[in-house]
Amino acid sequence: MNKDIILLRTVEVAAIASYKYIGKKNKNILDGAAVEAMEKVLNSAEGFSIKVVNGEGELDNAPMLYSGQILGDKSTKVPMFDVCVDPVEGTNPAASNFAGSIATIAISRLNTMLKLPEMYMEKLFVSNQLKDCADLQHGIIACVQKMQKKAKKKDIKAIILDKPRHNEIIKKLDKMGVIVRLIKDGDVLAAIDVVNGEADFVYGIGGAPEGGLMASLAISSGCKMMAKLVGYDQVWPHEKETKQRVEYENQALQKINLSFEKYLDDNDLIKDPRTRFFAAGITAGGTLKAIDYLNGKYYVSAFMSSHGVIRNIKSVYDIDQINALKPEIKYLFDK
Ligand code: VTB
Ligand code: MG
Ligand code: MG
Repeated sequence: MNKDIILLRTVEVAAIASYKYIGKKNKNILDGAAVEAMEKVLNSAEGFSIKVVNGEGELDNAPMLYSGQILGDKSTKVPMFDVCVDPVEGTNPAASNFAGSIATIAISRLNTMLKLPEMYMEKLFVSNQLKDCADLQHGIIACVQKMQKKAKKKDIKAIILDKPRHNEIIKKLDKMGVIVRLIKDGDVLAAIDVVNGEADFVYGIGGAPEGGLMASLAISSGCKMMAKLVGYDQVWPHEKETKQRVEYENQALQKINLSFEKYLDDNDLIKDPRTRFFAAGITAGGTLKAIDYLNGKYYVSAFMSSHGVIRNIKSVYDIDQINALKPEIKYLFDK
């Protein structure tokens, strides 16, 4: 089976598996359903295997899709690839049925993905047209000014996570004439919107592991991403777990020989120009639609990008027909 089809099916089936838990206020059950579905599809791969580099957690606290897990064809002769995976990126919006959640996976050649610790990351994702301006070295404001100059207009469009830590920057962008769209969650989905031409850039402090997914999207779609790791104390200075988190972060960064000061770009996160990115809408919003079910059919809005080819895909899964004609994948939809 073609690798792209398996990976596309992986995100689509994860969205389908999460469908009945959308809005039911239990993010762990919803997440678990998507994780299990992804694991089943990935394990059905023939002719290749994958190693999870950035996954759902470490071996001891995640049953499946943990960093280091190997899935797919277990024969020794097949090629192995790296993946970054987030079965539900945006578990809060999915569990509450707000816009902003997707199932997503990115693949690249073996040993080309940087393993990112569970921590915060300042991320900037810039459209293909303005990518030459993507530079965080002089701060986001200087960068936005550059983008405005290049675009020859003030009213460029930004998508920013609506978190208190971004209040100052949102005010400044408003004053500069930038049109700001606020999202509660889901900066990977926001980056897909940039690729699809709905905005010029996404900026904010979000999760580092998701940075790997955004790097794959940037490379494969001809956009640009810049990032810098951010200590827990910068976001949550007064929490009781702050000290312990910072200790963990320092150790994790030492292991991968990185510092908080280092600016990273997409190629530092994934050293493979042929990396491929896949996503499917769960509650979605923006250019991906939410998963829907009607009369025995699931309607899925999916997306993939690879070496400069961007696809927005509408898939319909007719469960009775699949069960009759493809008994080998019937089990994916049982339950
Ligand atoms: C969330 C989520 C993002 O980062 O904001 C998270 O919505 C981290 O922020 O999509 P909080 O800890 O403040 O929720 C992302 O998961 C990914 O960057
Ligand atoms: Mg997740
Ligand atoms: Mg996530």
